[in-house]
Amino acid sequence: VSTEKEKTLAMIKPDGIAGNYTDIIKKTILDSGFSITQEMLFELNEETVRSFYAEHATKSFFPDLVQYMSSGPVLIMVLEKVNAIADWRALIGPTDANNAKITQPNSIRAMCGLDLQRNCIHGSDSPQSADKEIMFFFNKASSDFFVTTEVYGPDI
Ligand code: DGI
Repeated sequence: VSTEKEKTLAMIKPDGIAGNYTDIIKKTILDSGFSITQEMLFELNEETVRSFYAEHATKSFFPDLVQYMSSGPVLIMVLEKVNAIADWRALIGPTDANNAKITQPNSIRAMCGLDLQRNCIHGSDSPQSADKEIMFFFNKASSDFFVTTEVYGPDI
């Protein structure tokens, strides 16, 4: 566990926004010690989703994933705290929300996810992914955040 502050990318997916889970998810984020250093409400087009999830381009579920992720607005956030990347993955829980409800009932995916695809929330799965995904949406390296658009949290 690193003692350096890290940034990671979180995204409330279309089913999370449509299900009105934004406020409870943000409260969970802040109560868990993360700061939200950037946020932006976005409607992803299919091309953007294909690019974001390029690693899954050959999978059979890819067309469904692209359709679903472009079906409504998403809220994209940069989260910051010590060990943010691993801690955020732990907090969101396993990919399949049905599995999350059994194995990690306190996780965000257990709380608001519907199934394997509609799992309500995203989190970068490694430091490399976090850097890449933050750059993808915010066009700057996570280490370059001096000016923030919106600032929440106890330690800023
Ligand atoms: O990092 P995760 O989001 O936990 O999981 P991932 O990177 O393996 O997959 C990205 C997203 O693609 C995941 O959040 C939901 C969707 N997905 C993954 N595996 C399947 C899937 N969707 C369907 N329909 N079927 C799958 O097997």
